[in-house]
Amino acid sequence: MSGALQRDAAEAQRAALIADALAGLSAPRKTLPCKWLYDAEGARLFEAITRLPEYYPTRTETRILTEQAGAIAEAVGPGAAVVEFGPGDGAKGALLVRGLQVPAAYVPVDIAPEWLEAAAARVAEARPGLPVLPVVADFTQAFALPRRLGPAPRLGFFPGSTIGNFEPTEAAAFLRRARTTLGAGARLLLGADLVKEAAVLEAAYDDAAGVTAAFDLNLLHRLNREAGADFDPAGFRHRAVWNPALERVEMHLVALRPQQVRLAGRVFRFAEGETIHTESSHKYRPERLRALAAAAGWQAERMWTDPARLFSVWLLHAR
Ligand code: AVJ
Repeated sequence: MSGALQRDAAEAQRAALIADALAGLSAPRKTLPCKWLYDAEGARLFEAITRLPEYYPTRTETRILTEQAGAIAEAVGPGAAVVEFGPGDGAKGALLVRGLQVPAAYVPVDIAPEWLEAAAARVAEARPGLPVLPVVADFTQAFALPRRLGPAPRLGFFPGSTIGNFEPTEAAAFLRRARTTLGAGARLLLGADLVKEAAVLEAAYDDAAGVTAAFDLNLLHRLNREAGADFDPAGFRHRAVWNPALERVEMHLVALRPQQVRLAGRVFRFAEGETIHTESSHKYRPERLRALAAAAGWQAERMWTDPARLFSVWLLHAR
């Protein structure tokens, strides 16, 4: 991208952050969209989270994808065009295409062009000669696949239990849209974290080393940096709590004392103990995920899990 385009994109992003912050902090129960956790510092901290002893999802999913690579390749068949929604650093995409039988192409889809480059490079290295066709798009909205893919059978890839960040209705909408984007006969390889003991879940989102706390609190630093807010991050602490009714882990920033914060010319008051809800990570029971997929036009073809049944990887088929 040219310098001018990059500046425009950064300015649009800043305006969207401020709009979301004004809306979220004005709500009766204060909240901020979790996508804002991922600036450069947030991405670095999330990377560190994936290596924590308490945070089992990344290593467990990677283990499933590694151990089941042969079964996945066989179920998918040869010649698939892999479309990855939010490829991150491309590590899982590389793992997947390495195991597939003669994949036709790799299409990473993300709004952040700088992330796409890294993922594209990593996958190209894993499969020299594989056409890599990045698409800059917000995959929570409709987008078109590159024409150059031709008639190759589509394999969507949405790992990491990122689907858990969506509210259930949003998750259904995402699956329906992915079904439309990928087309009839497509498959979708989907990673979903499973419901388990509260203590295990809460530790995964509130680790002893405090990395997840730093990840959550970075949002306040970001609002200060990019939205001109005057949060005192030391006036808040991170809390992770399992919500058994909604089957999700919630991250909150808890005000340690009454305080006020200025943002974009407005003042927001916090009572002691009041929270900003910063993220939900929904966990699924297999039967619930199967039903959610079916309602969105996907038939569950296979489900792979680890021996402790911590995490699930699904192969869905568009009917
Ligand atoms: C990247 C959305 C899958 O919900 O487990 C990790 C983000 N937040 N620790 C998750 C996250 C706190 C992560 N996802």
